[in-house]
Amino acid sequence: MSDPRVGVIMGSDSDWRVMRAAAEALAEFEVPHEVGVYSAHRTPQRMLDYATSAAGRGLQVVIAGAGGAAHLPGMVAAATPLPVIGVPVPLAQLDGMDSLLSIVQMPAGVPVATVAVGGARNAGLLAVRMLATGDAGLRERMVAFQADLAESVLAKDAALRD
Ligand code: RP5
Repeated sequence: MSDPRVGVIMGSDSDWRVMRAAAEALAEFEVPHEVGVYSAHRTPQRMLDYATSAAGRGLQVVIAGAGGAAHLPGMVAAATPLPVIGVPVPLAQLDGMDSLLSIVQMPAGVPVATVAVGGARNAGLLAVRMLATGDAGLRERMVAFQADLAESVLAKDAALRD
């Protein structure tokens, strides 16, 4: 496997049920990536070490998912110059609204590109699009993916009319 270009991290292994969709999207596009658990609250120094070393290790995008008091994406964004995509992970209480608001409401100067609650697949696809801005091969694959998506809608439309 080549060196990872994307880091997929989460606050707890319990987030993997949601976050695996990000890793799966990256795998579909054969984007080398790494996965790990880095808790902003339980392992703060380890999280900071990851964030401060990410760019130097060759990562280009970080996808960070967390639930509840979901500080991981914002804290990682504070400690790296890389683009950070935040995934609000829904927990049993509050339907993920707490996760969403914790991630999306960042102070000016420290952006986190927040996807929908549970939107890990879109986080993976957004990371692919970011990488594709400087990677013609990846851009071609994204264009083909979008054409397939449109085709699948047309097929469903046709099936409804049968
Ligand atoms: C957050 O606390 C994690 O991102 C997770 O969504 C939530 C609960 O973690 P566990 O108690 O399941 O480890 O930091």
